[in-house]
Amino acid sequence: MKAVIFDVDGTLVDSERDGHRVAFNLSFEEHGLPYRWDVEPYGRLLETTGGQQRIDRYLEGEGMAEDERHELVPRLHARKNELFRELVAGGRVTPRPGVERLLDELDEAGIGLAVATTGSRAWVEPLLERLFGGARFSPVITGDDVEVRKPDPSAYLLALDGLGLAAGHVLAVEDSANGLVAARAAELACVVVLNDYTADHDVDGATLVVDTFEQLDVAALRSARRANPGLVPPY
Ligand code: XBP
Ligand code: MG
Repeated sequence: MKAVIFDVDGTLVDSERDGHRVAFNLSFEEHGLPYRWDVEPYGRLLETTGGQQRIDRYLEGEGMAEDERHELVPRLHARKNELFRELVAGGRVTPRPGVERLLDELDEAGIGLAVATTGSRAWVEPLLERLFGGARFSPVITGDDVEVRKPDPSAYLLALDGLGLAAGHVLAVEDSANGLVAARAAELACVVVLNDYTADHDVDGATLVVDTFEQLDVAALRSARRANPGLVPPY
């Protein structure tokens, strides 16, 4: 195993319930809109990856006309991202327990660290910098770098390209079914670390499923990588 590609939202960080969701609601409020996303229904909204796409689909469901959405959604989303950055700067978003220790162990083992996320570069870079130290992950592929977001494999394929590695030498770490499908479509072995929003996701196809990073060490990741059903010798 030469590198591990991490998802960000729900994986490296607990960012959805008390981060993005709160920022979406603040943005709605600032724009004088009546919409509020509560904790439980937000789990279903997460099935749409990409914050802008999530708002758009929701407002479409609320009956807002396309021309109005076209004008409003990018503004709502840009402001959400600013507000989310403020939440990160204020310490409201934290690494999942065990993540920092695992990253240190991977560093010590000489294994590369990369990121493939659906989130926007506007907040991804400052978040990684603040919580994990600058330039720790390379490459960092965000939703802005791809035409199609997860479950499409584009972000993972770009990350593999940046690493200069074949999928067989790399492991993906995800939290959700959409992320797992994206990783598998890029022929990566994938570990899923479930969270409250993804506990009931269909994670068939993961080579290891756990509830917390505290259950993971380098040896467990190596063996999950070797279990890649698509693996062909000499990996
Ligand atoms: C994360 C997402 C993102 C975030 C919000 O999915 O779908 O849309 O919820 O970030 P994954 P943006 O963890 O699979 O990458 O508003 O920047 O999209
Ligand atoms: Mg995720």
